[in-house]
Amino acid sequence: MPLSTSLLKSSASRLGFAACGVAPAAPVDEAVAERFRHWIAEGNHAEMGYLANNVEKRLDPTLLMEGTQSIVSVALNYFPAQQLDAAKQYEFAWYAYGQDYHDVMKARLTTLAETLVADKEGEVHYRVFCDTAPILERYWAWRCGLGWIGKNTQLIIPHAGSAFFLGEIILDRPFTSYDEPLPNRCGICTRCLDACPTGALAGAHTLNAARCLSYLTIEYRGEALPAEASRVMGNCIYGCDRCQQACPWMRFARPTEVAEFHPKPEFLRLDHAALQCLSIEKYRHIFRGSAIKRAKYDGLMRNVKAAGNFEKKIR
Ligand code: B12
Repeated sequence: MPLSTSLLKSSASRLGFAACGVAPAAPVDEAVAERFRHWIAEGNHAEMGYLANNVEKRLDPTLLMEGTQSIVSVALNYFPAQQLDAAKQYEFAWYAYGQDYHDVMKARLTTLAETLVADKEGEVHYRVFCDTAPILERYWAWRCGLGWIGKNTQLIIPHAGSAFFLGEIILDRPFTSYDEPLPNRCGICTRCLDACPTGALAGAHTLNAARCLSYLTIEYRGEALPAEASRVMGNCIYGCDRCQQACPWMRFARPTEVAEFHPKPEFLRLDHAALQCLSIEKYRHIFRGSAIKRAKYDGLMRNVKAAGNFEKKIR
């Protein structure tokens, strides 16, 4: 018996997902697979070596679980209600304002999956992912009809923008009906490409991670940031949203209603001076349960030192 697509959609909406769709599981389109292989071969993944591993699985989700028949993709809004004050505070990427999205998404995805498989004849096997498996999440969000892939490489949801986390459920059952991909609506706009301060968006849909401030401030483990990045990063010390801030579709973004993504007051109070002399104990306290811990204490302090107006602020 196929699983109910209408139950999927209504349950996803009740759980606070802003969008949800489903597609039959299959290898990704050959043109997309070719893009991915080329992206890796050109070294665009910088030091994120894991992206070059498990390429077969990444390009064919049926290899992630035996008998996989369908893929559900969901989006969870993280757009913050309140922005940090650029005059007094360093910038953190919006996605990191609240609790670590991996935990929040996984809990909701599991509830959604359990709702779908409850009372079904025979055992239904499933797995849930959010940044936790070799899978092209943006591709599947597009394939499941959530939105299109913008020139900034972000999955953009019509009339909602791109400040959404993506998550998936793969299941060994079919659904009663499937969604169709949406057309690309970037048109001739190139604002994201023009806004990237480091030229990391080498062209439409192509990101050179080695130049991307998000990569450099989160994933890069070097002792110092490249001088060129440090010259243009301004106040940006953790992640970067420039390419989505510039996107005209972001005018539709609405503050998240996901309580776990609302920032803690101590995070909102962090000003230049507080971050410049942040002790490791305070760091652990303020960023407990936050995705910001990915950069580690040393990485965050390295970024603070590299940021544009460091000298001016230590007075
Ligand atoms: C590695 C990674 C990064 C790297 C590299 C980013 C990149 N663009 O590849 C770095 C550290 C730089 C990064 C940064 C960010 N990331 Co990130 N990242 C990932 C991760 C783990 C893998 C992405 C990947 O496989 N990259 C390789 C490239 C080649 O693949 P891709 O971007 O998916 O591109 C494919 C599709 O676009 C595809 N494609 C499909 N259909 C079509 C159609 C057309 C016409 C074209 C041209 C292409 C195309 O072609 C490409 C591949 O072959 C994913 C989670 C996941 N497993 O997918 C999160 C993920 C993509 N990141 C996410 C987020 C939120 C961010 C940041 C916004 C965080 C921040 N503010 O700092 C930035 C955005 C920067 C940017 N413009 O990408 C979200 C994106 C949500 C969304 N709405 O799109 C994801 C999905 C995590 C999640 N679960 O929510 N990230």
